[in-house]
Amino acid sequence: MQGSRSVVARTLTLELARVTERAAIAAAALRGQGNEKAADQAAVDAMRAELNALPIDGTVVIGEGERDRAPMLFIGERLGSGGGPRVDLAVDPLEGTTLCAKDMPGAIAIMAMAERGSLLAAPDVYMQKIAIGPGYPPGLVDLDASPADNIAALARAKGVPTSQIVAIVLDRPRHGDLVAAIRATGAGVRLISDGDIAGIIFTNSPDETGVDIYLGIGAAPEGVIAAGALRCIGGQMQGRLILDTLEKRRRAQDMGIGDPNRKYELTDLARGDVTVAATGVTDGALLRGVRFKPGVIETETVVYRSATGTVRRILGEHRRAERNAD
Ligand code: VTB
Ligand code: MG
Ligand code: MG
Repeated sequence: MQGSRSVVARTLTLELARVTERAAIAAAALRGQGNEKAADQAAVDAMRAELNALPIDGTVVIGEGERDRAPMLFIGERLGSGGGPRVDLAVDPLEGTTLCAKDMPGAIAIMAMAERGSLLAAPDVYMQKIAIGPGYPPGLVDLDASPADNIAALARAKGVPTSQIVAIVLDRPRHGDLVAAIRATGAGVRLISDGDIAGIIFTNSPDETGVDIYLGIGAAPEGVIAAGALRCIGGQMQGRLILDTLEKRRRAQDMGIGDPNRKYELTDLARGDVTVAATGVTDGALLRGVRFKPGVIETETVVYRSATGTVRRILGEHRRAERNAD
């Protein structure tokens, strides 16, 4: 990746939009069908085909599917037409399979790409995460502090009472105690059924989203991809893999994870020049969903690039619909 590295990376930045567009269109064709696996498979196949057309020497370091046996772009899979830059790929072809299957808001196709060795290579396990927006002193909140302490620190720094803080949390039985602890401070909890990449990104613009902090346990792939986006737009994040069985610890060890309890900072999750692209599948607060219109398919995509902090929103009008709807 010598001298031409940054030029190649810049060119590829916009190529990623094509990848997530195609995955989103494929999944959107199955919106509301109640078939999560079929929608996921369609997104996976489309993403794989489009990545294989890119002039990259890519390796999937973060994929989804082991955990729930979803059809996956598997960890270690090599992608690209070869010859180009050596890159890490972190993919979630359909983030929010249930949202897509039920045609509920917030399903997206998303992936991150970075120079080889830049993205945390982790098994598809759960991850404890915390994230807040930009503009706060480093270390203001901490994964190992209590929810009450984190919310108090955030409220103080923001200059508001804790009752004006809103935490976004995945709606899961495992978060019962966490939700109670947050509410005990007077803060509000916004529960989401799925989609914690967007949940983390929401903390970046509290004035628009009303969300100040992400807390709780989601999946590791989503954690790494969210970190890639935050590397571009700012904000703080920490994560810790939940390696609660011997088998998971072994898998992690095989992937080079020495300390199973390590607390990862943002740049441990995603360092260097990271590009993240996402296309809406169903309508959501982050992105509009795919629109199928006579003769044209419309998409909305966002591309984040950490090297420059540039965010691009791309509205696609796809007229060769039969190709894209495959
Ligand atoms: C998490 C979350 C994702 O699925 O992976 C969740 O990070 C699965 O968690 O955003 P459960 O096993 O508790 O359902 C998503 O919500 C969608 O992939
Ligand atoms: Mg997925
Ligand atoms: Mg997902």
